[in-house]
Amino acid sequence: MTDLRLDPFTLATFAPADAETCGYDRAAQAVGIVHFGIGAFHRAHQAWYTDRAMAAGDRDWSIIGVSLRSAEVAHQMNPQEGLYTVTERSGEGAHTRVVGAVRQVLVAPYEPEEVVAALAAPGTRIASFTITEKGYCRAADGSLDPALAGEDSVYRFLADGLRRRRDAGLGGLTLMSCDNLADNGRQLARLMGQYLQARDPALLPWFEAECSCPSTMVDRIVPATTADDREQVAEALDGLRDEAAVMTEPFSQWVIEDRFVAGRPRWESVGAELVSDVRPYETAKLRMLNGAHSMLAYVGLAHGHTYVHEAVADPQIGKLAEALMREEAAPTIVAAPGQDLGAYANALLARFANPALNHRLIQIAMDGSQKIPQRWLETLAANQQQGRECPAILAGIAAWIRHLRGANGPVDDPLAARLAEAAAGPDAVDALFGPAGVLASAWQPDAPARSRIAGHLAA
Ligand code: CS2
Repeated sequence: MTDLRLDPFTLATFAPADAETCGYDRAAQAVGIVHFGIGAFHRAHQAWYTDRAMAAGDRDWSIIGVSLRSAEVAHQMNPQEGLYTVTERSGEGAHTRVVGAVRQVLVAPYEPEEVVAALAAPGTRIASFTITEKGYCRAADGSLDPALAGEDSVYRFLADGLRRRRDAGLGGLTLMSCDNLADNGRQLARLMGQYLQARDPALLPWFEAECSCPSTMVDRIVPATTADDREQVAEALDGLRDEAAVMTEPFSQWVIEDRFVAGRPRWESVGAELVSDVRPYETAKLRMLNGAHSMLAYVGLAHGHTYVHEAVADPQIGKLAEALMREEAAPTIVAAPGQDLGAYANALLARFANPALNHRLIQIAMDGSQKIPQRWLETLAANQQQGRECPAILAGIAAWIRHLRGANGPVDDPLAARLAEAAAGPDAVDALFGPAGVLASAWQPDAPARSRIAGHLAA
């Protein structure tokens, strides 16, 4: 094994002649997108779509990635001049592509001026986001939490960048959220508006007139990359090491509301769906895929499993996943024309069973407080209105309470301390989900729900 790193020179010189690469002249492409949160998901999804759109002839959509906190991805990607690989894995084998769409990674806390300058550059047309649910700095009622949305938040960089564009007489940007939030575009527009209202009200009308915030549904399962994965990629590249490698499944889906103020890549030429209303797809994805995922995570961990494919192969847990999707989530969704929720559930079960992905349950278990509202509570509330029970989600809730009580080790969640306190008390259900609970919502835990949860916890 050599220590040679993947970069444009080593790729051209040492990689296998048949390595799949982007093919376009990377250096000739201008930057069109500034992306916040350049983690594994973005690299396996939006950047991969953008790379293939440029390979198909689209031009000048290179991406500047921004990390809001850690310098880890910058250390992985900048020495490689932004090059990295995406490996698709299934029971049938693996397929690796070298992706060229990312130009550079900036680390916001160390290079704030460069981040603002990138947003304010005349060629920049889109700012996009995979900053995870907690990156939006929402209070429990969904409004912007001013204590969280400070100088290190995404809003501050956006406000500075947009102000500079306005002052320079440039047009606005499309702000495209690619996170797993219900109505992610509308939420971003509202939260950005609240930030400006408090910090720079004079910029607010310009933002509203010049920028757009389309909603998107993003879907691809991307487990965290391991040292073993990197070794396998090096083997596929005749010894070249890729510190930024990402592993994923062959499946991917991207549904985008077509509201861009300054153009966009021709993502539809490489499989994305541009629609006028994303909601039916987004709701199905959040309630079925992500809802089942979170249940599999907490219930699977409680049963001693490590990976999603193991949990879903456990007959009892597999049945719960199916019931959650088909009997609890699907009846609450108004499908778009042509959207087949039964077929969607079948496809999800097959994806969860992928034995080559090794998707860790503990990765999904993190940040439950940020995920559970749109994954479970909306489904519970909609079923409650119709007088239906949700035994599979309630099994998930019981297992989450167990998780919050420390059953799976330290809890990784921005609200960890409050959640631990709520879950430890005698009436955890009320402290978590009651009218004054940490996750109070439209769902009211009634007597049958409480007794199901208590039954699971006693077992
Ligand atoms: C997962 C998602 O970690 C999680 O919470 O449910 O990251 C999931 O893998 C993706 O949304 C799939 O598109």
